Amino acid sequence: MLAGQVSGPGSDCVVQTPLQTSRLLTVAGRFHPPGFIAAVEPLGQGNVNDTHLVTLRGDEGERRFVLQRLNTTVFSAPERVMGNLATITAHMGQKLQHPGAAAGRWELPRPIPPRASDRAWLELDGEVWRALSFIEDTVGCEAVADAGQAHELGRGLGIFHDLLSDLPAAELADTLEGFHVTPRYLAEHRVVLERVGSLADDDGRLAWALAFVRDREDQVDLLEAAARRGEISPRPIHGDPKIGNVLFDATTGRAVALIDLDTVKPGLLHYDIGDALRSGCNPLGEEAADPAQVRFDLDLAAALLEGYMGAAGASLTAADRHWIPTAARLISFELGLRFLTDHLAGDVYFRTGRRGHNLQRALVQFQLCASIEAQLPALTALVQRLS
Ligand code: GN1
Ligand code: MG
Repeated sequence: MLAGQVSGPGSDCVVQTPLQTSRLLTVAGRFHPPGFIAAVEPLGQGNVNDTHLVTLRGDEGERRFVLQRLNTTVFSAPERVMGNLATITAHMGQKLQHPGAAAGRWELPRPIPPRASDRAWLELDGEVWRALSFIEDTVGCEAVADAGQAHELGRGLGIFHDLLSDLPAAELADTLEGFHVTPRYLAEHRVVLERVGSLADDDGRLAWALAFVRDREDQVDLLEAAARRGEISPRPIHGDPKIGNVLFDATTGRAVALIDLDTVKPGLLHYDIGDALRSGCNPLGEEAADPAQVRFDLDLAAALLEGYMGAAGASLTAADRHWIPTAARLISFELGLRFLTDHLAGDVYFRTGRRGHNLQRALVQFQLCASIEAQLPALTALVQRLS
């Protein structure tokens, strides 16, 4: 697994050390008696934290848990992240005890405290580690396979929103200030652009991306302005409901959990619905090899929104529904802008595999955004049909 790439655009880059097996075994041993740890291996494809799966072998057979090193340059207050995790798992856990709270199987990743500690996380040599329960008999994927999966992504997000709908947003801490506030990312982009001046752009892709941003500068404030006017209000949100953060039952294919709860905080539901749409309606995925081929698939959007509305539609106001198509467009644009800014800044925030990786990812999101723009009337009609 690659070393954690940390720090936000504009701040100093602090590169965490690569993780050696011996280090992982030592840390895992702080959460479970070392004699029972059989293996530690990389898990998932997160862009920010380092995630591993720990396998235990003992008298009761094989068991597993998730071990994560938190990227503390991004999440600088672990007590807030872990506090929110405790609040929401307790709240959702209590609601799930009532019959009918969620149709069928629904599970929560639960924090596992370190041994001999009164805290929910471990601080070791300046690093922050935590362990979570592993949800068994599930599968995950990085790009949507079909309409059934898009439906389940929407339904899973709907269940999540519904379970948290009566938790006052003020009970959650802000784990990442300004997260999903698009005008803030544009301001950062301008600062970084000014700082770096010009970059090599042999094939014109960078110039195209910069022009794409310039052409849309006047639209970045749409959701925030609607919130300021009081049309839409903050609620507990997931913050990162991409397809890779949904677990599907290995047998039925039904969504059974939303994982990666670090960005759960007060925010607009639209950040989540927009993020689910940008991720769940792009069959080529975020890492598409040829950005020019990327399309927003309206049939997948219909399935996703049907799933979402079935689970959470009752709590949406007419204004909430009105802003959904804008949210899909804006969150695709925003993620593209974040990747582009990180490319300009020298790849200091998102984990990358090569130079140019973040530019490639930005082009994928901008292509998706352009495809949403081209289909905006149809997406708007779809949301109206489902209302
Ligand atoms: C990051 O680390 P990961 O993969 O869960 C990012 C999200 C992006 C996502 C795109 C805290 O999430 O906002 O949508 O990459 N998380 C943070 O894959 O910045
Ligand atoms: Mg995440």
